[in-house]
Amino acid sequence: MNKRWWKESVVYQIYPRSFCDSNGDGIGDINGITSKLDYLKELGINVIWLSPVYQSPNDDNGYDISDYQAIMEEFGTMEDFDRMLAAAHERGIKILMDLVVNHTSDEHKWFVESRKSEDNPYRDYYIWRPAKDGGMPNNWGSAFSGPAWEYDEKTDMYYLHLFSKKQPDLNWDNPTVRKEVFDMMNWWLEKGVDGFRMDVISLISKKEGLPDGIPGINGYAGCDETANGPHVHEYLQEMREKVLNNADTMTVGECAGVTLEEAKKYASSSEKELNMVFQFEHMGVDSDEKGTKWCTRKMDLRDLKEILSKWQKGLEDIAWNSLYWENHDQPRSVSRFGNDKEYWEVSAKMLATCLHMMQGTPYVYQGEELGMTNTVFETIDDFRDLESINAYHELIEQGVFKEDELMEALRYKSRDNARTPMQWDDSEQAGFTTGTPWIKVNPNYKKINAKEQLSRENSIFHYYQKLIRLRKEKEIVVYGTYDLLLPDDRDIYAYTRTLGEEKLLVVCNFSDKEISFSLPQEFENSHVMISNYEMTEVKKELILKPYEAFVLEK
Ligand code: TEU
Ligand code: CA
Repeated sequence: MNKRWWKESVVYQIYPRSFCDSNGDGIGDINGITSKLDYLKELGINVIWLSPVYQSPNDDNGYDISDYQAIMEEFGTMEDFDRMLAAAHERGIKILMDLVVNHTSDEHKWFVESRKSEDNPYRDYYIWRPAKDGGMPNNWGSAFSGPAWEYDEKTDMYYLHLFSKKQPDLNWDNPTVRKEVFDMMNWWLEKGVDGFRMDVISLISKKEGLPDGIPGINGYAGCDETANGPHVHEYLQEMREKVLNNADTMTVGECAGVTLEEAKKYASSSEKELNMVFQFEHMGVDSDEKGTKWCTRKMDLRDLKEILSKWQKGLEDIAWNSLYWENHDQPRSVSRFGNDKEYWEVSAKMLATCLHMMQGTPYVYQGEELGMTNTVFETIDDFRDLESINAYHELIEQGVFKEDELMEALRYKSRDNARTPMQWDDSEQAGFTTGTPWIKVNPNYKKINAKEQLSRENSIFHYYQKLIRLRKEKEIVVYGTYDLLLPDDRDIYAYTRTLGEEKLLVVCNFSDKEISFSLPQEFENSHVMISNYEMTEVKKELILKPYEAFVLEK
């Protein structure tokens, strides 16, 4: 079974800006995180993925780094970081740093030098090209609207930025760049961190000649065009040899555009590259026919079952899955895939059951364990995320969307839905800050907050706590084989897990309807391992309640 600690872990993602503010400036910080480690210990997680805390001008909230070995002033000091790391380790909690090395900030000293002249020693740290036929070097677009090229007058050339123009792409084909990155990673490992989440790592190797891609609705080719480039596996194998094998590390690659076949290489059990990847197929399950995320279409459950089962069976025994519904880039899953109104609590528990009983390492995004929901955006001024703000301006100006249509989609899918402050209690600003938060607190904080749920046995928090405990206690939850049942059912997601003679049945009703369900004969004498309603007896013929979920153990 190729047992590994990172296969048996449950990871909690912290977006520091919105987690806990310890000094009243309205911005979450490292000392705030340290003050909440006991809460995370109680939840039962054993790894934290820490979104970037490095020095940054915050064009993309820290995913634009100007110094990889210094802490962002707003978040605190390196001493604060060292204290947090030690305090986490004292509690048996490991820390994964967010490694953002597809690009730096344009304020990083490397880029400041690189743009000075064509013969500057740092010139080839980045991707510079002359105009082509009087225009951009190719038709690639930025993930944050507009072209992926910015003209720089000083040397009359363009530089590539797959994200904002303040995030110039590093030239990974330059061995000096790779050495700089590997040295920095080793510096963090020597400080004692336990691994890395690797930002858009599938994009670091660009296709030879930077050829045009297929234009999207905004007229530019998407950054997925550059995914899984010619040398990406070579560079990651070099990283494995020169860095990752220097400690008992855990690694997860965020792989926009990754296919199952590519994932078998990135996350292979041969452990030559990474331990696992974040794939994005299920995050596109409710995209519109234009292929954009800016829509409010509800998914067809059969599509979700097909995608997740493909990944469960596709990586079985040859690689390892990560399991997630949400993160700092996605809307809140209970609003997107569950029901954040009448069936809020049971549907949050149902989603948790469906995900945490699969094979792979589960990721809990801050607030997901409380069932935090999408928030309320009155006007475009309520948004903070450049992806949403840029999309608003570009897509309306281009006439692709009408203003009210796009605002409805932004309210539903904006990344800012995940970035509202963590709701700790029902006091002013949900206990996140004593000041004015950098982004509004969700108005439902008096109902949805950690203090209330810690005091209530059947809360979503305690349900997650039980799921996490089951993963620790039952080897079948980690290593059991997954098999889908009822593939064509539009409302029920049912699957089994098998390990030797042991077997689990997981049943999730993704609808607000009551649905009859016949228990497979082999589970007629089983017992309830966990359920989101008070399920007392196991009968052959059941009526599933709205968003009912349960796990039976044979
Ligand atoms: O995200 C890359 C990425 O794939 C996202 O931009 C995603 O495509 C989009 O947000 C979905 O709507 C990583 C980080 O997670 C994100 O926060 C950064 O903005 C981005 O890279 C650039 O570093
Ligand atoms: Ca603060």
